[in-house]
Amino acid sequence: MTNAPHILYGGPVSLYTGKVRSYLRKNNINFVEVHPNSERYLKHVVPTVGRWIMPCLETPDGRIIQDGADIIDYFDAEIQLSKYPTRPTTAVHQAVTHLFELFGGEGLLRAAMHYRWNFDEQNLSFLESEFGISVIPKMTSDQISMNFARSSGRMRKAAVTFGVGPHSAELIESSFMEWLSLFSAHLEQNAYLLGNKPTLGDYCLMGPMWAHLFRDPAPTAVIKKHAPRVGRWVERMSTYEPYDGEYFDSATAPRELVANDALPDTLVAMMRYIAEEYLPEITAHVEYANEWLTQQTDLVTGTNGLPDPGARGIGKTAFAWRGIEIETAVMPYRFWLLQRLQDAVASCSPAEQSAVRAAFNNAGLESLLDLRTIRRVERVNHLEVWGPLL
Ligand SMILES: N[C@@H](CCC(=O)N[C@@H](CS)C(=O)NCC(=O)O)C(=O)O
Repeated sequence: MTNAPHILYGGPVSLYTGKVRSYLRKNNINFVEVHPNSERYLKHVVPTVGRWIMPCLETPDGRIIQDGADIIDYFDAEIQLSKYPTRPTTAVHQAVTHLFELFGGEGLLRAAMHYRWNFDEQNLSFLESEFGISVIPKMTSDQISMNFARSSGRMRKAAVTFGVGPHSAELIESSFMEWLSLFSAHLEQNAYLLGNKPTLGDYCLMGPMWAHLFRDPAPTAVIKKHAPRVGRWVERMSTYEPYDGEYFDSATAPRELVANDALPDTLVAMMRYIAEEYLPEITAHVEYANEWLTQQTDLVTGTNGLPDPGARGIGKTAFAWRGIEIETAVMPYRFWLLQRLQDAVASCSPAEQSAVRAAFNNAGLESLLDLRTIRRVERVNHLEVWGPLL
């Protein structure tokens, strides 16, 4: 490998770039972040990955990788640049880090979109400036405004597909406050989810917790007022240098995960929160997908079954959430993340699998381990496609 930097195509306002950027910084990886308006991104990366999407990574030898999970896997497995072991080696910790990979990526989108798009007075001038930062191509202020009107309109519509609206606003806020207080309680004794080292689940939480929920003016005020420890976690996750004295002193104590594959009670409480906040949603999505797959009698294995191979949703479904009914978009990518959790568990010994089941059962999450679509989701050429019928 050359010493040339990796290139991360992403943006400060982007949710999923936050996860990868945090990983790259924490692991001291040499990279340059490039705005997706760049010519290289538009002319080379988009045609390669088949859709306009970020983050994308270009390696020094010219390989293009799309998807945050694939980018992290690439560093972990192929180059082994990772400073911290991203995936714990013990069964329960490994399953829990994958649980937070799923929940971090997909389970906090309601809060992220609500706090970004429903607080115009606090957020709008910041967002307009942030959405217009690209100097390539140089835009006039009128063009920046038009561009912002277009992309913010699209994002407000996307927020609705995640269940955000007047009917859910109050509950989203009370639920987010609960999340902050549980996370904050956990951070009293632990610098990261599983102890004094960040793992995959921490990086994935940095998707929603960084750009939308920590940088945007409205939610940052909420976090700083109600959960400053969560704010410090975000800051720790976004720097590469260790900070001694806050939780540990690296000169005298090695950074360890919690001993004996144990889960602190405070983390179990966060898992119970996931059971309430997200389990009904992913369960409804798997049911919807199985129904949908059954109806697609002519679906060709290796495709997404849709006219547009880059399309990400197969429909919408309603489910009960915290006492109301909401409707959200069903995206096969989520099942792919769920499979990563289930595959990690399946690779363990029977005794280890029992330990994982007990831990998930204790948190009200055991059914997640058995929730399956009748076709697996695979990722081929940077896109999600359906595998053969099981
Ligand atoms: N599964 C993808 C999700 C990436 C994603 O949704 N990125 C957003 C920006 S944060 C995007 O590019 N959306 C496409 C669009 O807005 O058209 C990953 O983790 O890399």
